Amino acid sequence: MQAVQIRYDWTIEEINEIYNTPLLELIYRAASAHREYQDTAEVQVCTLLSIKTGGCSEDCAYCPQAARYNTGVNVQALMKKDEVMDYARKAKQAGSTRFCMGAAWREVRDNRDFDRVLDMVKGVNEIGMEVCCTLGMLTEDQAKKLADAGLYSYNHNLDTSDEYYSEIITTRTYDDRLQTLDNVRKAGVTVCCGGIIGLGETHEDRINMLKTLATMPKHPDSVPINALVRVEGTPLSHLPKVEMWDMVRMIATARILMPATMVRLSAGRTEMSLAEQALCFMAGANSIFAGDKLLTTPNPSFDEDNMMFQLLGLKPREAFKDEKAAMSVEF
Ligand code: SAM
Ligand code: DTB
Ligand code: SF4
Repeated sequence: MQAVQIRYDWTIEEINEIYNTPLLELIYRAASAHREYQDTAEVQVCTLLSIKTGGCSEDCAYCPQAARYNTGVNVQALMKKDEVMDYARKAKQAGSTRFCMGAAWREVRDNRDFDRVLDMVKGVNEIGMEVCCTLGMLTEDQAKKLADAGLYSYNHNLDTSDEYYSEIITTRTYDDRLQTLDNVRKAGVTVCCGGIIGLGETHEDRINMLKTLATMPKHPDSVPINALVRVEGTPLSHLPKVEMWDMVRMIATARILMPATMVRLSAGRTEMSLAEQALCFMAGANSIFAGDKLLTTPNPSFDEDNMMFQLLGLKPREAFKDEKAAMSVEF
């Protein structure tokens, strides 16, 4: 029997205790859980592409793509499939196994643009990459259409706690978010759901968000932990930089609560040294976004990350690994 069990009934008290464990002890515990459930030499390499940029009607206080903030992000209509495919091929060649397409939409609408996204999903799936999308709110029917087109994963973040949510976003509710996640799950698409730290939230808010994630009927398949990228023009641009110790604490706690999940060291890596990122991997992070741009903000280049992988002895995780493992059990 494994020493670390997968649990869905975590209490706030338990999570609070884990989160507040002295840091080195916390990292040790997380690293132990990591070893039990994951190949610690492997890191999943995902590449993001903003297929529709800016002009979003939502008021997410962190986001450079919200139309109402003056951030200098140029509005760009939905990209053409050929162009998207070029990016996807380049990402694959550079070692990425998951390709995530993001659109600055409040929600998906049943129109021609959605049909074009379905076609992109099909195309990227056909070149053997795990396809992920983040397009805002979805109905169950839309989630099914994406699944039929070959979508592997859907990213939809909770961002923060239920209690703090209305301080950050007023144009939708936490329940709207949870409903979309439910629709995604029902369609058989894997769930990528995490949050951002550095929005002015308390430690209690972080713990509450982790509780929501770790007590879902099934843990998200991946949990991105983002450090706020402070973009001038957004209401949160004046907030202090996220302390890397907070990032490590958050990653380690997520790893202990959800040992079988991919925990992604997401936005914020340009402000972290190699040593700081290494500590995050030690604490259980096993996925990154690679390529010199996230959606609209900078990210370390493929070359820089390849060097980091060499230095730390890490290797990229192959695509569809869980499916391949499941198939080999069947034979
Ligand atoms: N519009 C869709 C939505 O909100 O779900 C998809 C795109 S949205 C940009 C995807 C995620 O990016 C957000 O949920 C948020 O977690 C993250 N994000 C956006 N701006 C960020 C920032 N400045 N720093 C860190 N993460 C950010
Ligand atoms: C996630 O959790 N982080 C990514 C991805 N999912 C879509 C987005 C980060 C965006 C950072 C700000 C930007 O580049 O616009
Ligand atoms: Fe729009 Fe998504 Fe940005 Fe919110 S996070 S403003 S929904 S693009």
